[in-house]
Amino acid sequence: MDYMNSGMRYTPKTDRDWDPAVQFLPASDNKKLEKKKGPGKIGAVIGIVIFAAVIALMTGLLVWHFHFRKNVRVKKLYSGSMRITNQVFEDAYENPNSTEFKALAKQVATQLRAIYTKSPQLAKYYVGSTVQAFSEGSVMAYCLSEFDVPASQEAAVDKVMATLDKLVDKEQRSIKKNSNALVFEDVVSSALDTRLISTSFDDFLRFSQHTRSNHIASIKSPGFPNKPYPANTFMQWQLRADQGYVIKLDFDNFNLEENCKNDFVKIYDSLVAIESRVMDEMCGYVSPSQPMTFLSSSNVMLVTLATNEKKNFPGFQAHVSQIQRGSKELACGGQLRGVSGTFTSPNYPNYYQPRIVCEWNIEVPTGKVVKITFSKFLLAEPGQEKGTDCRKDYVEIEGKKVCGEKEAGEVTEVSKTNKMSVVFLSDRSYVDRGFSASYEAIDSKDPCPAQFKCATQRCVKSQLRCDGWNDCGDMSDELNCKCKSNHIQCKNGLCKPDFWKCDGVDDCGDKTDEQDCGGCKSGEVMCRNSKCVSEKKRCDGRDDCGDGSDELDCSRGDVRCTDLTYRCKNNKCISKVNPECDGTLDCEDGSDEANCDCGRNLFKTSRIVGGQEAEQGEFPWQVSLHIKGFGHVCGASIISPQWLVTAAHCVQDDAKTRYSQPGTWEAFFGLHTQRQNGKTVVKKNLKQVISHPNYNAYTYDNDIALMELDSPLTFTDYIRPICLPAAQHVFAVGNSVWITGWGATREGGSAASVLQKAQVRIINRKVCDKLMGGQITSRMMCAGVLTGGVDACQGDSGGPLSYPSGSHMFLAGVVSWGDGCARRNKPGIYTTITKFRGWIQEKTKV
Ligand code: 4AZ
Repeated sequence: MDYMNSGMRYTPKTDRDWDPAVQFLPASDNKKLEKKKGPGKIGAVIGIVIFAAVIALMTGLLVWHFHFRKNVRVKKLYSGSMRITNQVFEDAYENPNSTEFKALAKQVATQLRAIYTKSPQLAKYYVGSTVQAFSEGSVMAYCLSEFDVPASQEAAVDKVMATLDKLVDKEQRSIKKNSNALVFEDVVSSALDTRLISTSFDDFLRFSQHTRSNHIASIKSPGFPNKPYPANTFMQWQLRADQGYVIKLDFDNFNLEENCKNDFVKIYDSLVAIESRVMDEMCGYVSPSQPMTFLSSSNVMLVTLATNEKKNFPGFQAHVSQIQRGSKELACGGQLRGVSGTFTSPNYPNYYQPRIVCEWNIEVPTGKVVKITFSKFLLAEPGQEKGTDCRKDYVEIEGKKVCGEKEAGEVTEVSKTNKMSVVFLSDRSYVDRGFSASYEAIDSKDPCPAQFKCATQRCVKSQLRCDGWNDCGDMSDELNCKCKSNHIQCKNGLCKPDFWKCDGVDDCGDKTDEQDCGGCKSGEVMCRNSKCVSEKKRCDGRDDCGDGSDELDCSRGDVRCTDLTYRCKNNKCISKVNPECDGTLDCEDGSDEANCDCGRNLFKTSRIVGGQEAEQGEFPWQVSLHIKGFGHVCGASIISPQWLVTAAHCVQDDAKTRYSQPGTWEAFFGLHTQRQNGKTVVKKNLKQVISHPNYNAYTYDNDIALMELDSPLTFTDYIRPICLPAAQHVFAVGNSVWITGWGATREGGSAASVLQKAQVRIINRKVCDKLMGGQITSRMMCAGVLTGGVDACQGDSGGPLSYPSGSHMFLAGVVSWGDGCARRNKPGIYTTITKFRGWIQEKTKV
């Protein structure tokens, strides 16, 4: 095993002490257990006796449960630390086998016993304490204390242990005169995370490590990167730095199971797992491109990994180094002058340290005031999820505390004078990525020149006032409006664009925009073709709508086939909407759940997702189509080992290039960053390009093409197909979909190097057709964010519009065209895949 590189001390240990011993008793005479023939009278008597015995046993269990269970005892472990102020640290204290360690540990344990046994609430249950480690300052001791507590007393013991410092103070006052006694200060204690004392662990592995200057060591989960970490294992790494230094832990790979209940890593600002010193708990996948560096507050840190028997993943690797206190890297706060500037929390965009206070004093020219805006604000931690009650980490601006996670620009403050003070405080537990702020000198009388001033102090363009969009973030630009002629006046005072009227979405929030729409009377339901039929006619077995939509999603088994029903392989039809790959067998031949090994990624994004870069392997069906010798031109999607779907406009010849010829192209699979052909990447040539025969180069109608590869793909974690929807699949308006590609990151801009992702919503067809001047055919669908700012763009064409449905992603559309990119009220236009399901099947047999 190479958990630590050379030049570092480490002590691997396997500790199976806590393993429960499990033994199976052999049956003394197996023959006695064999079934005898013919019951007869004796059999009946035995039967009655057994019945009576079972009843007696159950009664006994019930009595035990309700009467005696309160006497069931639980083993409770508390971890804690204390500073021994009248001792000086010696190097030997780092080694638990040294006589010096043993002698001091014994003295600590003896004094702890004296403290616990004097407490009436704890004495009866106390089992013992062990010292796990010492570190500098004067001497810090890290202990584990065990109690055997009746279940009914658990909460009471927890309460006393949470205020252990008070008990210690009391005891210390009484023994002060004894000069040999150790003096304890800064005592903390809390119940050990119960997941760390699970009896199902097969292995406990412990490592300790002392890092030195000019040396970077690595720690990693067992087997990384070649095989998954082992099941049911608890591991801990006790990390130390020299005195006067802090530890820097830098994860360069992190891929654990997504459910933190099963496998997780916890990082502590301590040498034992004290809950009030947790810096973070992590699971899932974190892209290597995400900043993941942690800094300790002193020269110790603990990393733990706990796994269970369910799914095991590749694990993690991190580098460990030390940084001198007071160095530039750790500096924070200071004087800021001038008309504008920026500053960030220390270690930004990585995690700030626990237990720091920084203060910035900003001063702008006299006569002006200071305006500060946070473009990133991540100060989340358990206990202040909503960000309203800032009892833990916070930023304080002119006496006003802000905490939690905020959107870019959401936190904006303006000072009253030309000075502003900003304080950042991080408490002892949980850290986050911090903030990035900018300040500018503004005129106090006109803080938003030629702009609208939001109640949040943010400035937005004047045209955005009363336009139906929440541009300020707090709706202040949409309040007290007199609506313009092309807007609906909502009853609640809001204005919404006219084209949102009667689109089936409650845009006003009070349904004003969905009233008087000539909809159905009460007691009627609206068909997909907008006809109204009586509610009673729903699911009556007759097509009352004329398009069969009143007979959809009825619980009856197979129904008459229509254009809207799902056709099973045996040609029977079912009325359920979107039955494919939803985990329920709906067709009697099981065909709705066949071919469902698609639209899944192995790596899910974790809690920490920043920016717009996709994670590696997050969209394994995404293809990059290159023109040989030129580079990326279009996207495509894998639908089977040999077939891709792309846009017809990508494969139209022009004067210079024969895009329609397979030999022009090469397709890249498993690609994340352009021009970086790592291990995951596969390149293939094409055998065939089939453009849709009805593609119209002027209207972009039927903008779809198929590509056949010259040899089949082998699917990997990074190369997999997306699910093709049935022709009847419904992609509901308003639902979120993913767009992905290496296209331009702004209109007229240059192509992205790393695969980008963005979430957009499916937009009502009628609304979209109005917005796009009547250019939307039934073979097109619209998706976007009508406020602008999120869209596909040049170079994304041919790529997937991925629709998450249950645990699978379906190919809803192909990136086709748009009026520029990311413009307000100009959604992206996509080729509707369902319209081409028959054609795809005919050409590819997929
Ligand atoms: C393009 O030129 C393109 N905003 C693709 C999508 C969109 C615009 C342009 C949608 O490939």
